[in-house]
Amino acid sequence: MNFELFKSAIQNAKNILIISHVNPDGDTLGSMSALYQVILNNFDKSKDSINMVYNGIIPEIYKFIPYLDEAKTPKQVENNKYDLAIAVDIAAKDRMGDALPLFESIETKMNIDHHKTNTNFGTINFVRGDACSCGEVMLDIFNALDLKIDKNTACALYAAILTDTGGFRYENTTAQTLLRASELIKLGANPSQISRYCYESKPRNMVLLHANCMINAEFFDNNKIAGICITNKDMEKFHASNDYTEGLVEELRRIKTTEVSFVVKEVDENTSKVSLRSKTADVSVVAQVFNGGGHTFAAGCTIRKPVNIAKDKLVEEIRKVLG
Ligand SMILES: [Mn+2]
Repeated sequence: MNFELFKSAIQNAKNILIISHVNPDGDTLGSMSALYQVILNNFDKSKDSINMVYNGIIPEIYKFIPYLDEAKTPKQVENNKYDLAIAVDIAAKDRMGDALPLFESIETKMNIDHHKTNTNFGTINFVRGDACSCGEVMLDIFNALDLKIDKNTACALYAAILTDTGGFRYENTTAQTLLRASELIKLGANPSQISRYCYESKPRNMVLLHANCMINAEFFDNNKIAGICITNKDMEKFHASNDYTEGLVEELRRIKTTEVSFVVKEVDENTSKVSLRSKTADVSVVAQVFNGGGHTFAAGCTIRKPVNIAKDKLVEEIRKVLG
């Protein structure tokens, strides 16, 4: 990887836009915040020349990540001029949501990511499928260039790594992951505090929505496949915002018999959003059937069908990867 390209692109840029993905998670938000801070702390740039952009709602639990209160919506920045765009944790361009037209119009496009299905859509690409998170790719770039990482930057990167490894429990957790976590703690990240924010700060109705979903979960093929369908009616019943469904698909995977878990969520009467998790099978293959993508054990897609039909089609495809 040519890290000097990172440096020169930032040095040469007048105005920089950092873009996180739709339905933001801890990795995309933590990485975005860290990058914002590193640019401000290491380059001759002011806040007027850098914007962060998010799509949808920043989940309550991630609001502790430094500087996210300065992030803007695509609408707030659409008339600004930028010469460098940096996409963080974005597996495919459509994950930029409403920020995509702006991204396309910006001359230099940097793509920093860790999804193995990433197509290197940038003009400069830092994509490492072996990294546990975008936060890890980011930290390695900062270290390679000897950039200063302060306490708030370390906190943001730690949140990115912690959440994308499911609290250091998933297959993407390696010796390298823990070394980097250790390094970030030395730089000032507070592990117990960050864990409490990420895992013990859920809104009450989010937990109640999860309970309701669990009661209505469906099981297929000797319980190897476990799934939940969520309608807008369910969401209304619990006054749930979109981020309230986060974590459900992992909860279903926790069942001993589960090989593949899924959540199908109603977007509108003809559109369903799908999350997939697996213990052994490659669910990125399933997501790709529906033009989605992701990782071996965690993937997602959108199916242009009502929830129940989408679910049937999905179960059919999951059966194929389970063999
Ligand atoms: Mn990620």
